Order: sequence, then C-alpha cells, then structure tokens
Amino acid sequence: MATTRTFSIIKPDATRRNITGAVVKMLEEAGLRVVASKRIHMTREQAEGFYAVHRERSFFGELVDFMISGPVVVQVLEGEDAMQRNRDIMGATNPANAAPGTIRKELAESIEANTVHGSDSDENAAIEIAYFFKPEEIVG
Ligand code: DGI
Repeated sequence: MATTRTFSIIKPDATRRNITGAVVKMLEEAGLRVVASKRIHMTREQAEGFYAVHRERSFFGELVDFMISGPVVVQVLEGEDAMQRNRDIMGATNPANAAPGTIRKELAESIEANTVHGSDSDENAAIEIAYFFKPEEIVG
C-alpha cells in the first residue's frame, strides 16, 4: 500500500472543548502523520465553497453555520492509504452509529458536531488540500 495524503478538519465542537490534542493523538495512533496544520476561523464564503457538493442538502445552512461557529484546525495527514485510514479512525458520520475506538464514538457530540472531517476519496483529498494549503506549507 502506498503512502498518500488526505485532508482533515478538526471541527469547532473540538476547538471549543479544547480537545484538539486528543483528536491528533488518535490520528497519530492510527498511523497518520500531520504534515501540515493551521488553526483558522473560516469565513462563510470559504465554508460554503468547501461544502459546495452538499449545497442541495437540507442541512447545508446548518452545516455552514456550525463550521463557522468557532475556529477549526485544517490538516494534511500522511500515511499508508491515508484517506481510508483516516475515514476508518473517524468512524460513522453519526456518532450514535460509530464503532467503539473511533474518534466520533469516543469524542463527538452529535451528527452535526461530529468533531472531524475527512476527505472521502483520493481525488477529493487533493482538491481539499489545495483549497486550504499552498504546496510549501506541507512539510513531509
Ligand atoms: O463524510 P462525513 O462527514 O462522514 O459525512 P457527509 O459527507 O455525509 O456529511 C458532511 C457533514 O454534514 C457531516 O460530517 C455532518 C453534516 N451532516 C451530515 N448529515 C447530516 C449532517 N448535519 C445535520 N445537521 N443533519 C444531517 O442529517
């Protein structure tokens, strides 16, 4: 399996509760390496652009409102099959359905305040990384 990169966001529910370190610890223990990281407060335009694929969904407005409700930590993660590895440690979207030991089961509050975002394909990972990071900000 090749070493690849994926994109992650530690969401506002986690920055509010001061548990970003706990999230990173679980990512690292799952075999992922943080090769870029910055704490930002997204603008509405930035969040709407990032979630454009969801704009027709009923919860789009709530999702954007939530993602700009506080700071987030955007990250690039590297590891063997990073996208799938990150999806596995994140757990199901709704923490009620997430497996024990996953970030969402152990740390998330609700289907909306679900602590982490992770790219759902290698193609989207590349798009999402480029949305937030310049190449020189990624240091492997
Ligand atoms: O890739 P995921 O984050 O696991 O899930 P997704 O791509 O289906 O949805 C993106 C985000 O949108 C998800 O992390 C939380 C939010 N979301 C998904 N389904 C619902 C939702 N938010 C609300 N309020 N209600 C939903 O049914």
